[in-house]
Amino acid sequence: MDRRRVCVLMVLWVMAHLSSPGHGLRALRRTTGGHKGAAGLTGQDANGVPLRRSKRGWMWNQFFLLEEYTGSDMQYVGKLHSDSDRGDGNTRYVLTGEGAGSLFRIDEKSGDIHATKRLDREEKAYYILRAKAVNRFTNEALEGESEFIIKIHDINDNEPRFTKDPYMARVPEMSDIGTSVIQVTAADADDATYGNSARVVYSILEGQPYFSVDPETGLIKTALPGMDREVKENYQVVIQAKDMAGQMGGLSGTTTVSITLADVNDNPPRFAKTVYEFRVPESSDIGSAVGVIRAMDNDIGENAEMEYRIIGSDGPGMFDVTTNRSTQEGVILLRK
Ligand SMILES: [Ca+2]
Ligand SMILES: [Ca+2]
Ligand SMILES: [Ca+2]
Ligand SMILES: [Ca+2]
Repeated sequence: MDRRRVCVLMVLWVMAHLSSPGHGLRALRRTTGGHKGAAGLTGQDANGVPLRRSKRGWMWNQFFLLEEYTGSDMQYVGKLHSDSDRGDGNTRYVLTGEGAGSLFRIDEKSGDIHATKRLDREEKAYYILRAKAVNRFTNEALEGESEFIIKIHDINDNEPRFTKDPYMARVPEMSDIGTSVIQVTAADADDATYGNSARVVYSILEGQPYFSVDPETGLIKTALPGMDREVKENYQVVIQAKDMAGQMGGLSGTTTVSITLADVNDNPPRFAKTVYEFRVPESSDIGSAVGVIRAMDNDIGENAEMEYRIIGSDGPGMFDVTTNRSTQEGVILLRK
């Protein structure tokens, strides 16, 4: 990401936070009455006279830092300041806690904090640190130690990823329009609680007009009536998941869904010929095979398993028919 884009993002981010109460970019004064933020700054007493703080305190609350900053200079985080610091150089600010001295460096005179490295929100979203202010010469505490948080602000730097690729699914042939086939899911590592960086919308790139996908849920359904397995059995459907709620500039990922139409018994068996002719020598033994017949069936599996029966004969009881299970042929046998 280039510098200009970072600057633009920073500006947007500042605007977003300035417009949301309680999340000011500037640190808020910690008040003595246990209140935080704007409410603590604008209190009034029973007579409507504005309350004034008389006690000293820290001048910060929470810091925000944009992740994945790639500038050559160190990124400014914020400033610690104590009311007891009179600017005479007597105050020394001390930072401890997560990343203190390594990721986060403080100018012990000014209280300015900088980040020394590029930070990844998806690796760690916030850091808990502690600050204190001491007299540089006597080491006497000027301000009690207090905890504060550096929150890493999200940018959209992760594309949605499907939990599987490919997916395999089956749906009966000839299903009604809107029959559920399978639900696909893509996860986005960005912050789901802020903005649209992790807001995923599904769309179908390949597989129309046979199938459709619900943009919100990722549920794939049939979209065409009368899909016939005997005509086409397998479909490759490509689904896209796009963040930023599907808007321009969002990041995307795809997956393939291999859909097979499951067989329904919708084809009757058909004989290749309407008349078969067999000759039987007079000397044939009873039980010997006279001939073989074969009916074809466009279905598969048990829907194509045959059972032959004699339903009419001008020589009643002369012949019998059995089914060869492995070849699905009918074997005509001499009975008398
Ligand atoms: Ca990141
Ligand atoms: Ca994202
Ligand atoms: Ca991110
Ligand atoms: Ca069928």
